[in-house]
Amino acid sequence: MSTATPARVEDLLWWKEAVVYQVYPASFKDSNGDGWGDVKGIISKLDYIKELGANVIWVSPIYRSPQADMGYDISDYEAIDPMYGTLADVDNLIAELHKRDMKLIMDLVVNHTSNEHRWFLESRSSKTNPKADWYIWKPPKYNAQGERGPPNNWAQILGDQNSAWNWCPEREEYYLALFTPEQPDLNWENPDVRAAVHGVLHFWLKRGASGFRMDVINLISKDLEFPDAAITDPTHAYEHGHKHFANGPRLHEYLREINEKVLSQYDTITVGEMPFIDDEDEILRAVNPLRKELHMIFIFEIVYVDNEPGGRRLTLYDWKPSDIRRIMAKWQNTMIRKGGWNSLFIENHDNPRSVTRYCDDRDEKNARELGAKLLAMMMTTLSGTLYVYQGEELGMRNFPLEWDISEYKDIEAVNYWKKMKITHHDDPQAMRHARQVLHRKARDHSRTPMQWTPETPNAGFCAEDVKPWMRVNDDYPFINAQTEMQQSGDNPSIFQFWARSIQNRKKHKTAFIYGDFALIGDDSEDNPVFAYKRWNQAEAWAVILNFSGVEIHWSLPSSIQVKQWEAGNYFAGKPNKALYGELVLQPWEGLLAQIDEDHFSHT
Ligand code: TEU
Repeated sequence: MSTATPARVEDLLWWKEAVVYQVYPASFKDSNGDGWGDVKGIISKLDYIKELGANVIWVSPIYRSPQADMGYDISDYEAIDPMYGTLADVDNLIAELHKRDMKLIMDLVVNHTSNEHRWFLESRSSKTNPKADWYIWKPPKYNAQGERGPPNNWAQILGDQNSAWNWCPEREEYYLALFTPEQPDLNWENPDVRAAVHGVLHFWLKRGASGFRMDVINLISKDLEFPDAAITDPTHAYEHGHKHFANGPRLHEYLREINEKVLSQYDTITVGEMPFIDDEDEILRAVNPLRKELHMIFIFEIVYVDNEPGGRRLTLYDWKPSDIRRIMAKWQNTMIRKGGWNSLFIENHDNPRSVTRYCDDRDEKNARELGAKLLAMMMTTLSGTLYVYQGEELGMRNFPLEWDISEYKDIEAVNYWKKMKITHHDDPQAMRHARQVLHRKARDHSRTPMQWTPETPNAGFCAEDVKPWMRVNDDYPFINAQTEMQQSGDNPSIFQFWARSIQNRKKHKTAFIYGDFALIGDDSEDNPVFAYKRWNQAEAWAVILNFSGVEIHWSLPSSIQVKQWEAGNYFAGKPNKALYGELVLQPWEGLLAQIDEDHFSHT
């Protein structure tokens, strides 16, 4: 019999069962004809999101911002950028969400502000103003020739040919800005800064937001020695310094303070973004409910799978499908056995499209559709809070390699290309490789406008006579929400498959959301099949996912007796497959079965 611990009543929590749909507002839906999405556009699509089965939306930043980094540079936390609308529009959004029994997660970006935030304008004005130490200011370092240089060798994260330190003539000091010079880091050591941030949280919670996605929240406490980072690449002038600012010494103290001073007074959902960290204990510290920090975090291991080991994000690496199994199984087991909670995400505005990255996005042999459905099966049958990124439910994919370089709008891609042109302009092979890197990895791929209809030329994202801020992917005539939703006949569309899978997840939540997890079958590196059991006391399921474009002969272990095949990406209804013994898995095939509870045990 099952050894799974049943979910206790006190463990059943709405934020664990939530299906969170991430809206990237610039690219979601334009309502006012300026080629940028806006809050009214979001409101007009709430029924669509609800039909998918999501009940929470996380909206990437819509606050007032000069948009140096698409709103992740905020100049006023309590105002909405005019390009997105007004505070009244957001009140309306919240009301419309609540009418539909849905909730709003705001994006809280408080590791840094915009350099146009009034806090920074004041801070930079002198060494003695009341906000002089609201940011991280340091005197220069001089070399043997007496030339002025930054206090250490840390690189900018979004433009690593440059220093993370920026000279300020008014103060004759440098300020730290880890991402771009327009995003100065706040000094969390200062209690006034922390109190101001707490005020921002109260402001939004009082207005009716239900929680926060906390942007790079693990970077808020830095090593106050500000040591040089180890030199990993002598050809670079600056180095990634994350060892000295990711999960720094006071992070957990600050998180608990947020909880005590703010979150404990509301019923919230919180998810912290935590790049650059893979230490299990450190991650568990942030999500252990007894410690009262965060409900869950975004762990980056799955989206780092195609980085050169220990390497930078804009690199390519020949990973294996079994890496998906290894990483997903690791975090399922860790959180279930050690009392944490997973967030399930494989796509967001900082990553390429998941079907391109993890499967095969070509139309030949229906690979894209199969891959998108395979990923939907994985995401809806694992334990954790589920996050779906806009367009993921349509199987949207990266834009073509042939697009002109000018179609890349993101500051990270722009800086990368600039650097490559400087350092490798006379090396065509390196430049071709750089184009490949952007084609596979740039953040731009998930930022193209949402494809709503087959209408030319803008896929219903904005009016026909308007130029969208970013080019629409050419495949919209057949990849779009309208076509996906109207599909009838035997074969469900990707959207319909997602919706159905989400329904099944909710219906069997004690197994899929709260149940136990164990891998099935061969765990060798060369096996591309990710197969697992999910179970509770009353029911058990097997999920078998072929993460490869080839046919695989795969055997069900004798301990597993299939009661019924329930779903699969090759089948409209219940799959017709053998109940035991050898299975022939088609390319990218995924299968879901109810299995006999007498025949499984925790192995
Ligand atoms: O991202 C932080 C982050 O570390 C990555 O996801 C980032 O895209 C990557 O390191 C770039 O190489 C968050 C936001 O999600 C991102 O959009 C912002 O640019 C960034 O913080 C700064 O606020």
